[in-house]
Amino acid sequence: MAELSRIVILTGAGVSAESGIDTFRAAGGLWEQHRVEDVATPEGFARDPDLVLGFYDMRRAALEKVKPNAAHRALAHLEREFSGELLLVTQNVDDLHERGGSTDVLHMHGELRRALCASCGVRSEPDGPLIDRPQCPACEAKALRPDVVWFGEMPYQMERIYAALTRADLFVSLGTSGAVYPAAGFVQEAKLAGAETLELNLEPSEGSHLFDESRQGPAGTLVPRWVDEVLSV
Ligand code: BV8
Repeated sequence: MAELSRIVILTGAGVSAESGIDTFRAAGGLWEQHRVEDVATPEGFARDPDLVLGFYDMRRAALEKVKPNAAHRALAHLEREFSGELLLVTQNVDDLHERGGSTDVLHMHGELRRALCASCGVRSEPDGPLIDRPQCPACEAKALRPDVVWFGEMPYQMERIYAALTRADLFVSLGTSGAVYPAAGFVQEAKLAGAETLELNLEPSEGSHLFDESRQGPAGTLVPRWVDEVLSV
């Protein structure tokens, strides 16, 4: 592996799977229990706010019962030890990267732990279920929605992500099916910029053929091994 100075990592639900959080597309996964259109779109929220608020309240409550796994801890170790620039972008809305020790995590699809006020735009950390319609701490409107990017909504901090991809030496995709854009297109951006591209996933993703190298296996095993590889260069 050539001298590395700038790494961009993208994680998906597969890095939280061994912590016991359902992925989206595995049999019995999150989307199997619900139609995406009903729980992860602005239209679905407008149609049935209680269904959507209940869906996210349930997922937020489930965070109390899970813990980070070896993949999360390895990425935090990489953040502490890697001497170059590292950007960790996650599609996940859970807080396991942070609880595993990562301190700079870019949640491009938002976070379960945060709420967004549809009235004043202020973000807050609700301490109770949103289905109870708590007041916004800033404007007191009962207009809090999950601070999560739904289909048809613009993911967060895209400029920062693309700026990092155009400068990266290495782009690593961990635990994602490559089914959702714009995240699924990051590998092409990185390749255009001349970066090496690596995929670590339980099975080949939809975009596996786009990567210079693709390794299959559980994140809890592959990620610590890869981090050791990078830190030994
Ligand atoms: C946007 C937050 C534009 C909510 C999520 C047609 C073509 C191209 C694009 C589109 C199109 N039609 C519509 C679009 C756009 C759409 C899209 O891509 N649709 C797809 C379905 C085709 N995208 C959007 O709408 C995005 N916004 O485009 O905006 C725009 C422009 C201007 C102005 C305004 C708007 C927004 C998308 C974000 C949606 N929100 N999440 C929530 O969490 O509830 S998506 C959600 O699914 C995740 O966040 C993630 O991004 C996505 C994919 O999930 P994965 O993380 O990959 O999980 P998955 O289950 O799929 O896969 C898990 C993988 O892990 C598997 O491969 C498995 O093998 C592996 N695995 C399992 N166990 C392990 C493991 N790996 C390792 N170890 C293990 N143990």
